[in-house]
Amino acid sequence: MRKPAILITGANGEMGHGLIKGLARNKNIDVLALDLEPLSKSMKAYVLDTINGDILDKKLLEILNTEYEFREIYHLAALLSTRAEFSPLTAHDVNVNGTINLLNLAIKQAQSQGRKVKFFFPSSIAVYGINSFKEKMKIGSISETEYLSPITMYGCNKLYCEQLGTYFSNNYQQLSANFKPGLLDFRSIRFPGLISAITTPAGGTSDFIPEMLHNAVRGNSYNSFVNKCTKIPFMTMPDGIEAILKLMDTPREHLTQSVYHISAFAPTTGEFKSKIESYFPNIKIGYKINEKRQSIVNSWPSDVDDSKAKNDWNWKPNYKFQNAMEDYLIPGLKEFYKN
Ligand code: AKB
Repeated sequence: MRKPAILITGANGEMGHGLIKGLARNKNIDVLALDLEPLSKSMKAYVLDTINGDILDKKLLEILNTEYEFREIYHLAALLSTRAEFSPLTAHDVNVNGTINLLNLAIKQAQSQGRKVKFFFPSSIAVYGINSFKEKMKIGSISETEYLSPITMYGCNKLYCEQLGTYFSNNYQQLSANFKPGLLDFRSIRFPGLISAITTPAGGTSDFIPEMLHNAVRGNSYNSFVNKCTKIPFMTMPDGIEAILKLMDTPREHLTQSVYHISAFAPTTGEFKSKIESYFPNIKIGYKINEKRQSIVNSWPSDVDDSKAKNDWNWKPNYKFQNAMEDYLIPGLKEFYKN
């Protein structure tokens, strides 16, 4: 008998930890955690089992296919945008080939179970590519269908994988077998920059705000790698996790699309700096611009119009700029670094 479970890849990352706890709270089904690194000790109580392994290891995925019956797959493992620019081919391998391996596993599972398998894929505002800072500031919030010309490997990978997931979900008919469109239920959110009070950021281009905050709370000075006018949407990690759970729990017939973008607040870097300085007046925050990273962030929208998510699955962030700082980030980070 295969064990019923929910599979999470990239389980040991920033989003993985929050999602494991959220699923444990909301769902009556065991979680299997897959990651290259061993799962943190504090998380082990929340999962059925944890596997150290690679999403590129097809033999491992075949073993998982024979041992578990996955009702839902949350495929979080990825190389983020800055890291991907250093090693684009590795990024392509992990982000694209890894995703197709997981989609293939989901298809096999749906086929053998004869029922829908839900698949969650975190995408990103990196799928957008706006030509210039001037244009970005002129157009303001954009819809999901505009400016889909990413300028990074990560953005290309995410956009392509959204399309693969949608293809397997809506159009794929395996002519020789009993696979019908709809057996794979693919859903995706294009996330803005995420800020967590319990994990340190690594490898992203939106990390200038999380890094500024983490350094300020630890009493360190910080130089932002993008300038004070830089503006992209952000969200707290708890709202990101809530959004995933909410989208995945919405009946399919309420969804008018498979891929949604969402936002919570979008101050400029200068506005973030002033706010952080109001809590830590003695901390020195400056700017040391990295042109490459600046150009990446300039190509991302200043905000997104998330009315589709609001209408279709009642998306609404709990944290806007003021209460995100006051009630979650500042107290959460102080607690995190208190020893
Ligand atoms: C990154 O900076 O790569 C991510 C993202 C915006 O997807 N945080």
